[in-house]
Amino acid sequence: MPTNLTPEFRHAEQEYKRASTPEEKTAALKQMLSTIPKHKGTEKMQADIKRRLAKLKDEIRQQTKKRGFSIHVDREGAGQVTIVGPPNSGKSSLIASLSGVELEIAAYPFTTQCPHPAMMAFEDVQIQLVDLPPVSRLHTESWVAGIVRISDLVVIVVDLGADDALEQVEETLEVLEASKVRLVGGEPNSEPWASIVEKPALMIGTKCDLSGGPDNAAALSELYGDRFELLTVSAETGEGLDEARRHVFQRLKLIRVYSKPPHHEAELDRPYVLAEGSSLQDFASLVHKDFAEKLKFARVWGEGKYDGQRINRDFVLSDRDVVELHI
Ligand SMILES: Nc1nc2c(ncn2[C@@H]2O[C@H](COP(=O)(O)OP(=O)(O)OP(=O)(O)O)[C@@H](O)[C@H]2O)c(=O)[nH]1
Ligand SMILES: [Mg+2]
Repeated sequence: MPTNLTPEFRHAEQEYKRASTPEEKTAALKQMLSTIPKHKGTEKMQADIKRRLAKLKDEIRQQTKKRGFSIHVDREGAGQVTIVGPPNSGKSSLIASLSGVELEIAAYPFTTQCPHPAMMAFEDVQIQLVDLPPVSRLHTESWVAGIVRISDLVVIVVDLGADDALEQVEETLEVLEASKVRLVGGEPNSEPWASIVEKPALMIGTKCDLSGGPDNAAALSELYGDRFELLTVSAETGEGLDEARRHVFQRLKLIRVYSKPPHHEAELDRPYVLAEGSSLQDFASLVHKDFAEKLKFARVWGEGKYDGQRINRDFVLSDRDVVELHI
């Protein structure tokens, strides 16, 4: 393995490992190819990247042929969360209550037929929720799993008013798994060559205002409480919605970092959103590439630090830190 690989290349390689669709993988590989140092020592790697690109091109062509068309939701905000569940379970109602966006809601199944994005605010962060048609053994749109697969987080919606709520959850998980998407409550396995993609998920039991609600919530907790984080809400009464917003944000594993120009107040109305575990260097790159390159040092304010503590590029930031960059 050549040792003189650039940070840009390493970054692209990380993106590649994270990518789950052929399209995302292609974009990352192209980035790897354009940032790899071009010399004899990397020739084998270059050839390997080109070979993978050719294979992916084939894969994309095959998929498009099979689907006939592709459906895609443009990403917006700090994270993309897909909402899945059986027909009529209350998915659209839940998204409408969390986001304030009007969606098609009806007392009959298979109401939602296209993906509908809706922005949900959690404190000062905007998170994109995606309403989807139902997941069911009877019929599931072929493109649903594809959208779930590239989202950052999945919410499994369970109708607490339904007699067969538990069977419905099992069905949702099985149908998605048959499409090579496995929902997990813990840390997903991000092995890039795995045939099944694991996605982080949490479970929301909705319609808790209905008479069977408490019993079903208890049964659900007994059966799935060890496997998934479980919340109980009602789109009708608003119960549990604030908690749900907070848990969705927390499960996305994001942090907010605020920039403070030297001799000025911190810009507290405009967080930069980064993945948990991000360093000062990651933050500086997000603010401006000049900062990333020329950064001399920085100061941080936040929980567990001395006010204005001096930090280095590899310092790991936390949610709500305020950072002053010096170049
Ligand atoms: N009592 C009560 N009824 C609800 C609640 N949420 C949704 N409903 C009702 O449940 C029915 C289905 O709601 P939708 O939001 O359309 O469900 P969906 O899961 O999006 O349905 P599909 O798009 O067909 O899969 C509607 O009659 C809603 O009014 C709730 O929290 N409490
Ligand atoms: Mg719907």
